[in-house]
Amino acid sequence: MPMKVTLLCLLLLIGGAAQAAELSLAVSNASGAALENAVATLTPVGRASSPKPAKAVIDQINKEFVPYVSVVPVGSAVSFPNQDNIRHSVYSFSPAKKFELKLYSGTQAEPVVFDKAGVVALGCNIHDWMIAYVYVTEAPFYGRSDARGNIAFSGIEPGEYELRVWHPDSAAPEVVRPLRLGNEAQRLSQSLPAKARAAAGGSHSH
Ligand SMILES: [Cu+2]
Repeated sequence: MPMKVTLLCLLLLIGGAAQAAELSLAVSNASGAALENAVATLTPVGRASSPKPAKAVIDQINKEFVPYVSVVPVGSAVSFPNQDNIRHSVYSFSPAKKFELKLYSGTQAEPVVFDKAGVVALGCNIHDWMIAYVYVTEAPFYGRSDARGNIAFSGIEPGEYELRVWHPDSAAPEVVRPLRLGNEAQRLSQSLPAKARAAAGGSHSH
Protein backbone atom coordinates (compact mmCIF):
# COMPACT_ATOMS: atom_id res chain seq x y z
CA MET A 1 0.00 0.00 0.00
CA PRO A 2 1.46 3.38 -0.97
CA MET A 3 2.61 5.55 1.89
CA LYS A 4 0.06 8.30 1.18
CA VAL A 5 -2.90 5.90 1.35
CA THR A 6 -1.64 4.35 4.59
CA LEU A 7 -1.33 7.78 6.15
CA LEU A 8 -4.82 8.72 4.99
CA CYS A 9 -6.26 5.54 6.49
CA LEU A 10 -4.50 6.27 9.77
CA LEU A 11 -5.87 9.83 9.84
CA LEU A 12 -9.38 8.54 9.12
CA LEU A 13 -9.08 6.04 11.96
CA ILE A 14 -7.94 8.72 14.38
CA GLY A 15 -10.63 11.11 13.12
CA GLY A 16 -13.33 8.46 13.59
CA ALA A 17 -12.25 7.64 17.11
CA ALA A 18 -12.02 11.30 18.09
CA GLN A 19 -15.75 11.87 17.58
CA ALA A 20 -16.91 9.67 20.41
CA ALA A 21 -16.40 9.92 24.12
CA GLU A 22 -16.18 7.05 26.56
CA LEU A 23 -16.98 7.09 30.22
CA SER A 24 -16.51 4.37 32.76
CA LEU A 25 -18.20 5.08 36.05
CA ALA A 26 -17.49 3.20 39.27
CA VAL A 27 -20.22 3.43 41.93
CA SER A 28 -19.43 2.60 45.53
CA ASN A 29 -20.73 3.36 49.01
CA ALA A 30 -19.08 5.49 51.69
CA SER A 31 -16.90 2.60 52.83
CA GLY A 32 -15.71 1.90 49.29
CA ALA A 33 -17.74 -1.26 48.64
CA ALA A 34 -18.96 -1.63 45.05
CA LEU A 35 -22.66 -0.88 44.58
CA GLU A 36 -24.50 -3.12 42.16
CA ASN A 37 -27.82 -1.95 40.66
CA ALA A 38 -26.99 1.76 40.66
CA VAL A 39 -28.48 3.71 37.75
CA ALA A 40 -26.57 6.43 35.92
CA THR A 41 -27.89 8.70 33.16
CA LEU A 42 -26.24 11.28 30.93
CA THR A 43 -28.21 14.21 29.51
CA PRO A 44 -26.60 16.62 27.01
CA VAL A 45 -26.68 20.22 28.28
CA GLY A 46 -28.05 22.80 25.83
CA ARG A 47 -28.65 20.25 23.07
CA ALA A 48 -31.91 18.59 22.18
CA SER A 49 -32.07 14.90 22.97
CA SER A 50 -34.88 12.42 22.84
CA PRO A 51 -34.37 8.83 23.90
CA LYS A 52 -36.01 6.10 21.87
CA PRO A 53 -38.48 3.96 23.82
CA ALA A 54 -37.22 0.45 24.43
CA LYS A 55 -38.62 -2.92 25.46
CA ALA A 56 -37.75 -4.56 28.75
CA VAL A 57 -38.70 -7.69 30.67
CA ILE A 58 -39.09 -8.13 34.42
CA ASP A 59 -39.59 -11.80 35.26
CA GLN A 60 -41.07 -13.32 38.37
CA ILE A 61 -38.84 -16.25 39.22
CA ASN A 62 -38.83 -18.18 42.52
CA LYS A 63 -40.94 -15.44 44.10
CA GLU A 64 -38.50 -12.68 43.20
CA PHE A 65 -38.50 -10.01 40.52
CA VAL A 66 -35.61 -10.37 38.07
CA PRO A 67 -33.93 -7.96 37.59
CA TYR A 68 -34.14 -6.00 40.83
CA VAL A 69 -33.45 -2.70 39.02
CA SER A 70 -34.30 -1.73 35.43
CA VAL A 71 -33.63 1.55 33.65
CA VAL A 72 -35.73 2.42 30.59
CA PRO A 73 -36.38 5.54 28.50
CA VAL A 74 -39.76 7.27 28.80
CA GLY A 75 -42.39 5.51 26.68
CA SER A 76 -40.84 2.06 27.03
CA ALA A 77 -42.97 -1.08 27.26
CA VAL A 78 -42.11 -3.52 30.02
CA SER A 79 -43.56 -7.03 30.15
CA PHE A 80 -43.94 -9.05 33.34
CA PRO A 81 -43.91 -12.78 32.58
CA ASN A 82 -44.73 -15.02 35.54
CA GLN A 83 -42.31 -17.97 35.44
CA ASP A 84 -43.59 -19.46 38.69
CA ASN A 85 -46.33 -22.05 39.16
CA ILE A 86 -48.17 -19.78 41.53
CA ARG A 87 -50.09 -16.54 41.30
CA HIS A 88 -48.42 -13.13 41.55
CA SER A 89 -50.06 -9.74 41.69
CA VAL A 90 -47.69 -7.02 40.52
CA TYR A 91 -48.52 -3.48 41.53
CA SER A 92 -47.13 0.03 41.85
CA PHE A 93 -48.42 3.02 43.80
CA SER A 94 -45.63 5.29 42.48
CA PRO A 95 -46.82 8.60 40.97
CA ALA A 96 -44.82 7.96 37.79
CA LYS A 97 -46.87 4.79 37.10
CA LYS A 98 -49.74 3.30 39.03
CA PHE A 99 -50.91 -0.14 37.89
CA GLU A 100 -51.85 -3.63 38.99
CA LEU A 101 -51.47 -6.93 37.14
CA LYS A 102 -52.95 -10.19 38.36
CA LEU A 103 -50.72 -12.84 36.90
CA TYR A 104 -51.32 -16.55 36.94
CA SER A 105 -48.69 -19.00 35.86
CA GLY A 106 -48.40 -18.97 32.10
CA THR A 107 -50.45 -15.81 31.66
CA GLN A 108 -48.84 -13.09 29.60
CA ALA A 109 -50.35 -9.70 30.33
CA GLU A 110 -50.06 -6.77 27.95
CA PRO A 111 -46.78 -4.91 28.49
CA VAL A 112 -47.01 -1.86 30.76
CA VAL A 113 -45.93 1.41 29.11
CA PHE A 114 -43.94 3.69 31.41
CA ASP A 115 -44.85 7.12 30.03
CA LYS A 116 -43.56 9.41 32.80
CA ALA A 117 -40.02 9.98 34.07
CA GLY A 118 -39.44 8.93 37.66
CA VAL A 119 -38.74 5.98 39.91
CA VAL A 120 -41.42 3.29 39.97
CA ALA A 121 -41.33 0.88 42.91
CA LEU A 122 -42.91 -2.51 42.20
CA GLY A 123 -44.37 -4.91 44.70
CA CYS A 124 -46.41 -8.11 44.78
CA ASN A 125 -49.68 -8.17 46.72
CA ILE A 126 -49.17 -11.81 47.65
CA HIS A 127 -45.45 -11.87 48.48
CA ASP A 128 -44.45 -8.84 50.53
CA TRP A 129 -40.71 -9.29 50.06
CA MET A 130 -40.92 -9.07 46.27
CA ILE A 131 -39.53 -5.63 45.38
CA ALA A 132 -38.15 -4.19 42.16
CA TYR A 133 -37.55 -0.76 40.69
CA VAL A 134 -38.01 0.75 37.24
CA TYR A 135 -36.07 3.97 36.72
CA VAL A 136 -37.80 5.81 33.87
CA THR A 137 -35.59 8.45 32.27
CA GLU A 138 -35.66 11.16 29.63
CA ALA A 139 -31.89 10.91 29.20
CA PRO A 140 -30.55 9.43 25.93
CA PHE A 141 -27.70 7.59 27.68
CA TYR A 142 -28.27 5.34 30.68
CA GLY A 143 -26.91 2.27 32.38
CA ARG A 144 -27.00 0.07 35.47
CA SER A 145 -23.99 -0.96 37.49
CA ASP A 146 -22.75 -4.55 37.48
CA ALA A 147 -21.61 -6.53 40.53
CA ARG A 148 -18.37 -4.52 40.58
CA GLY A 149 -20.26 -1.23 40.59
CA ASN A 150 -19.24 -0.38 37.02
CA ILE A 151 -21.28 1.31 34.32
CA ALA A 152 -19.73 1.85 30.86
CA PHE A 153 -20.85 4.46 28.34
CA SER A 154 -19.43 4.57 24.82
CA GLY A 155 -20.10 6.20 21.48
CA ILE A 156 -21.13 9.47 23.10
CA GLU A 157 -20.64 12.84 21.43
CA PRO A 158 -18.09 14.92 23.39
CA GLY A 159 -19.54 17.92 25.20
CA GLU A 160 -21.26 19.07 28.39
CA TYR A 161 -23.51 16.63 30.21
CA GLU A 162 -25.53 16.32 33.37
CA LEU A 163 -24.73 13.08 35.16
CA ARG A 164 -27.28 11.56 37.51
CA VAL A 165 -26.50 8.62 39.76
CA TRP A 166 -29.15 6.81 41.81
CA HIS A 167 -29.39 3.67 43.91
CA PRO A 168 -32.61 2.16 45.32
CA ASP A 169 -31.10 1.49 48.75
CA SER A 170 -29.42 4.87 49.12
CA ALA A 171 -30.44 7.08 52.03
CA ALA A 172 -29.97 10.20 49.89
CA PRO A 173 -31.77 11.25 46.71
CA GLU A 174 -29.90 10.95 43.43
CA VAL A 175 -26.59 12.72 42.86
CA VAL A 176 -26.61 15.32 40.07
CA ARG A 177 -23.31 16.66 38.78
CA PRO A 178 -22.05 18.46 35.68
CA LEU A 179 -19.62 16.54 33.52
CA ARG A 180 -17.49 17.49 30.54
CA LEU A 181 -16.71 14.62 28.18
CA GLY A 182 -13.74 15.04 25.86
CA ASN A 183 -12.39 12.81 23.14
CA GLU A 184 -10.44 10.57 25.46
CA ALA A 185 -11.79 7.78 27.64
CA GLN A 186 -12.65 9.06 31.08
CA ARG A 187 -12.86 7.28 34.42
CA LEU A 188 -15.01 8.59 37.20
CA SER A 189 -16.08 7.35 40.60
CA GLN A 190 -19.15 8.24 42.58
CA SER A 191 -20.02 7.23 46.10
CA LEU A 192 -23.56 7.02 47.46
CA PRO A 193 -24.70 6.49 51.05
CA ALA A 194 -26.07 2.98 50.56
CA LYS A 195 -25.55 -0.54 51.87
CA ALA A 196 -23.84 -2.95 49.51
CA ARG A 197 -25.75 -6.23 49.12
CA ALA A 198 -23.90 -9.06 50.84
CA ALA A 199 -24.56 -11.43 47.96
CA ALA A 200 -23.03 -9.09 45.41
CA GLY A 201 -19.70 -8.55 47.16
CA GLY A 202 -16.76 -10.92 47.34
CA SER A 203 -16.12 -10.27 51.03
CA HIS A 204 -17.35 -13.72 52.12
CA SER A 205 -14.94 -15.69 49.96
CA HIS A 206 -12.80 -18.30 51.68
CU1 LIG B 1 -45.78 -12.71 44.17
